[in-house]
Amino acid sequence: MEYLVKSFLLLLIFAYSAATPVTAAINGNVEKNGISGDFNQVIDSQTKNPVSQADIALPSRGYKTRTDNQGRFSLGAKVDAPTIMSVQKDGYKPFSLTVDKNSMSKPIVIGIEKTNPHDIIIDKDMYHIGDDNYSANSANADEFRIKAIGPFYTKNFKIGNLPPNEDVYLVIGSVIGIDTKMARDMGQSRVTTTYASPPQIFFNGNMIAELNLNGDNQQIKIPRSIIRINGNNQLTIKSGKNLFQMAYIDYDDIELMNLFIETNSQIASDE
Ligand SMILES: [Ca+2]
Repeated sequence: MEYLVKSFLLLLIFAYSAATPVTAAINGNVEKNGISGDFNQVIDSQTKNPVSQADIALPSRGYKTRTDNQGRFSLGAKVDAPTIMSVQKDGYKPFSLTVDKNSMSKPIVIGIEKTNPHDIIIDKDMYHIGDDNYSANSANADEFRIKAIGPFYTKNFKIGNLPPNEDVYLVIGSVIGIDTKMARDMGQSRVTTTYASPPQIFFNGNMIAELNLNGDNQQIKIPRSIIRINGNNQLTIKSGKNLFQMAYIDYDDIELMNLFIETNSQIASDE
């Protein structure tokens, strides 16, 4: 089966250095307006204006905070292993980002996008799929705090009209914990002795992709022929299995967040 998984940065994420560049040219009496550079910030990706009162969470930690009037926030929780951070604000697309010790060592600026009428948000909660039985060396094992819902996730949802002649994509906001051979070879998993089959994604009963890597904003093309326009559709995600455990079935424990459907024009407009 052919499938397409494109890693795609929907949103502008850039880190800026807190350090003042050492330059010979000092411009007069310009003061540094009290900006310490210790804050992360959420901005509107179009207008670049700060977004205040956005909800910031590390769902697996049960940690929550909000941005202030300047869109600033600081994380009161220590982040070591990769962890999913979510940003939610009414009127904006739910956003998530995998953060770790390195990415949080400097302030980050996160651009979030306004929702548009064609958005189909399937789910904006976090799920742990698997069996709660995992190696301490598994990708992100340190971060599993929410209980597994079992070896698969499934959700029914309606799709109204879609723009004609446009490709349709399932977007997975963030996924961590995948222990495939590819994830191991890419250094995403510290499990060295075993690996798992990839999680499989089904749309209306058809397998449309296997997920081999952890990451943010993975896009999977959904063939239009299997989409039920103006009808009920079903998304199912099955976790992989440890290929080296023969005595019993050991499902690969993963966490994922933010599932939605987008079409070409939306993706193009994101750029
Ligand atoms: Ca397991």
